[in-house]
Amino acid sequence: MATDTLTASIGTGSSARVYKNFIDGEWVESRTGDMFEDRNPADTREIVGIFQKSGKEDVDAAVDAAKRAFKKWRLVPAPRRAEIIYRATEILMERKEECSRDMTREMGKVIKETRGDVQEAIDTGYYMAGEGRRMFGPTVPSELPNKFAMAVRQPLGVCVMITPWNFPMAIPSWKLFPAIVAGNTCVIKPAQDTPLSVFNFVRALADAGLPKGVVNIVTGFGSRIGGPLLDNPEVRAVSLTGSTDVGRIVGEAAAKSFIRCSLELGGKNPMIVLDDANLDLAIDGALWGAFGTTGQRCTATSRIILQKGIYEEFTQRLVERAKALKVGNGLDETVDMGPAINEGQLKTDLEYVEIGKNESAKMLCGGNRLDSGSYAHGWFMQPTVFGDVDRKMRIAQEEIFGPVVSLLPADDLDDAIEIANNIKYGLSSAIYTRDVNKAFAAMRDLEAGITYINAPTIGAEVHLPFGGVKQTGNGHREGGLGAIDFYTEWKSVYVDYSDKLQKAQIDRPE
Ligand code: UN1
Repeated sequence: MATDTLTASIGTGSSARVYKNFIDGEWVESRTGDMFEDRNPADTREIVGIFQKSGKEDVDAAVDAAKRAFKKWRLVPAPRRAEIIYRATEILMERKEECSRDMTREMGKVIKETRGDVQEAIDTGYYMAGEGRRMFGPTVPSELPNKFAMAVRQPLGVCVMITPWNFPMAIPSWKLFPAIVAGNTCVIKPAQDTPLSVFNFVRALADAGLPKGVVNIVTGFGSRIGGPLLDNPEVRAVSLTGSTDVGRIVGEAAAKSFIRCSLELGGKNPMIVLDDANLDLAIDGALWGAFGTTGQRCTATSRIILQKGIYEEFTQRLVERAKALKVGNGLDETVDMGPAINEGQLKTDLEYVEIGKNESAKMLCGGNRLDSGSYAHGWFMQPTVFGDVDRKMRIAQEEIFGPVVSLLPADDLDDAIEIANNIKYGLSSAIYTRDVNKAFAAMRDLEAGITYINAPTIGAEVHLPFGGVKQTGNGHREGGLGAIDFYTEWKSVYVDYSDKLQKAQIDRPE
């Protein structure tokens, strides 16, 4: 196997590693000859790596390799496929610290969170390795004698994964592990802000003995390779985690060619806090849900709906705590919140601060970029809280994907649920209450794919379905069995051992 990286000189005395594409089991440079830089959002002077800016030819080579590999991979018994996944997971476990540090350098989130991200990939690996010995299908009695009826799961073929920067290893693992345990082969296009984590992930699979062509990486920009990935007639499925706008483009392209398509898109996740809640717990949860990952989770707590009796106290205590959060470079273990992923995201966050002010929401803290001293070379901003937000305001309706949270007053549980549901998204939701009746009503009535009771909107575990309703997606689920459902096609099999023609629905034996 050719080496996976080169070293390039990037100016006076310094050098950066050049990472290659992974196609047909080889680390190869892009045929375009173009490259792009992956920079540290906490200090943009640091180049984390240089990656291939791929084009159509690279995509076609990767899809071709995946297609060829599929012929053999589909026939490898699933428990054997699972052994490779298990080995790759053990390798990730050994490399957890190194992968986490790389991830913080390229993505910015704090080290304890990147350790969690790598752990989420590890959890998914162990779970999906187990699936190699399950992938159950129904065996049912036939309506005719001497006839056997069952349904088996079959792989789809070449699957394309388009993955985001906010969970640079966990989300690729949600897609790649179930796809390959089920016998599919894959081409993954990582977000251009975080290709190194996908590189680290796939390197673990390659080191675990994954046959060539089963997983291929093509790095680059969606504008250049998105089209070729979706238009290639050999592709059988596409799985995207990203924005609702990109989801619409991918969904339309997939519909045209009738390929299976999983979309996991935006969120504007509500946390309801009722008057009877444990306020200490709710405030801890709100801080973690709103400002963890710098608010850059699809599941981030971005609307906190407070019953009027606790509104004042909760608001005052939350603001005090938000102001005390330590913002900085995520490699510093004492830092609570890292930078925005890039300049564009920071600009969006700051624009929403202006939008909120113009809508007459009450700025309670934050709202500014941090750019002096140790912040000078990064995309930092203050944790920001808006109070007295009306449910119709843009800051209460639109996904910001930054550390900006809106507080909305509500009269009672019914009003709170109405506010929570008054939104085009439906990924995650939460309620803090000590009243079991109210908790169960919320579990039933919140329009979301996930509901937490007495916990914030973030923190899904990998063995339950992950995904949302309304414009958050198109009905598929990742995690657990939902992922196996997405990456397999049912085939019903009838075995007639009667030695005569038996006509279903016509012959009706006593
Ligand atoms: C995402 O925000 O896109 O539930 C994924 C969570 C994480 C995954 C988030 N386990 O917050």
